[in-house]
Amino acid sequence: MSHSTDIQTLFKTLGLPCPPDSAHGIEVRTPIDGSPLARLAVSTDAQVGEAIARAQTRYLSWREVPAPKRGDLVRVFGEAVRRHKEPLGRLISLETGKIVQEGLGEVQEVVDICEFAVGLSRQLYGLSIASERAEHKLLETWHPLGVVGVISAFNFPMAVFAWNAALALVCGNTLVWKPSEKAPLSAVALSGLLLQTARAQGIEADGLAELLLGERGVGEALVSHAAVKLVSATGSTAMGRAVGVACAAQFKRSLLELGGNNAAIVCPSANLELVVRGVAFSAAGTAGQRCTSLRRLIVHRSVHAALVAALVRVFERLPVGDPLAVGTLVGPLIDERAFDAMQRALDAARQAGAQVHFGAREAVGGAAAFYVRPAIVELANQSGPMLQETFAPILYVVPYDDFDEAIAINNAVSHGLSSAVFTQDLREAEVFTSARGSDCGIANVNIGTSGAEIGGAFGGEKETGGGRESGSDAWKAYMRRATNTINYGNTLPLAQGIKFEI
Ligand code: UN1
Repeated sequence: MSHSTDIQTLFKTLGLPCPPDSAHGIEVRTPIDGSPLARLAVSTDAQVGEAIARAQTRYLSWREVPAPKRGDLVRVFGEAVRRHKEPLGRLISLETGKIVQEGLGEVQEVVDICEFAVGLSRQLYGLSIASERAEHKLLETWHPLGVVGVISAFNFPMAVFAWNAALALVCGNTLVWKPSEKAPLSAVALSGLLLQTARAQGIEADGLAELLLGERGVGEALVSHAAVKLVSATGSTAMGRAVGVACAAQFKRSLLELGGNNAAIVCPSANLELVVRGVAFSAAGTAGQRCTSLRRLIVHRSVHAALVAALVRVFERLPVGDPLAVGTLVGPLIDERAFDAMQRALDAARQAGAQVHFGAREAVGGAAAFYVRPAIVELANQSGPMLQETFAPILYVVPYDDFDEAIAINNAVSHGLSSAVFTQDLREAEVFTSARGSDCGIANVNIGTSGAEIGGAFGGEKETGGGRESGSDAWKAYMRRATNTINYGNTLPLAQGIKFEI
């Protein structure tokens, strides 16, 4: 069966119409072998305006629905996603080249955030605060924002939307989603399932979660529209900078979750077997195409040689190949540009005198597919391409002598998403997670940098953008806060003791 036929079967299994082919649309190809999957119509300027207008109109009634009832929609949606876990996971694999296990894992992340949001729909709590005045109280109340724009990247074509949508919807917002032009089919399927769920519950689906397809121009139209009150954008730092600046100029909120140049420190006491497993998943998993992928390994000189040798042995044998085949651990890169960027980084490292293990193209999938063996690059110190995020499986390894120096190396890059320390030493673990430790949004102990659970707030500092999505109190980004002072007496005392007698 061709991959495009597979797509048609998948949409049928999901009970959704297969998106019609459009002669001049975006061509979607599978990175598995480069063959075409579909050609999808691009949203016109007029369609962008209409979609946002529908979302704005829908918001006016959606905000009146009690939050736990809004949670009901998210609950039933999550159940539908769970029921369709297999076809949805396969769709992700076909479109992004993720191995089956990781495609399924991403769908599970959608289910998990839906469950989280359902519980949250009975919370959305504010504080009650002591007033300085007699017979007064201070309260904090939380209200929806309005239309939330979501811009998502190719590498998590379902989970990132779900983090935003599950929270935004229970908070009383409506959505307009512009997915990556490299993974629009996953978006068509997931948003289709959401709207199908709404209709089956008798909920008006129009405007609840609108989908816009296209390239940069469509995203720009979304960001600049006055009715969009928050733009949540996941992707490159360059994209985030453009979105952040455009939002700031309009005093519009933005929630940015951008790149990462994530590191792990390996201390002398670390359990090296555990390190090798953690590093292999974080650095080679998803072919290095997670924003949380491990890109830098900072290893104590006393264990450096042994660890590099062990990693080389593992990387040499990593099964690279068809992501749909059982046993494959490393699928293809998304496209030729990603492959070229990887090769450029490896060339630069070689020129800087690095020892490069692997990283070449593997003869799988034909001329239009880009499979590589994940690379290990030994450097004497952190320099050159190691300071940049290359969205590909390259693991730079540098030695360190002193723990404070290792933390300084961890923090000396422009991104601040994820980080980890491998140690059995309590002091090192505590210092790493303290104020003078890692400067990242995620700081782990004895696990890799990727694969965060949805229960925590997800995001990072510096050029990662500062936004937090997913768990903890990330929901607050999707609401506005009002402070209410309530006088239940018959006098009017002024705060700060001010006298104003008339
Ligand atoms: C991303 O790559 O944009 O922590 C998100 C992780 C996943 C999410 C990654 N839960 O690796």
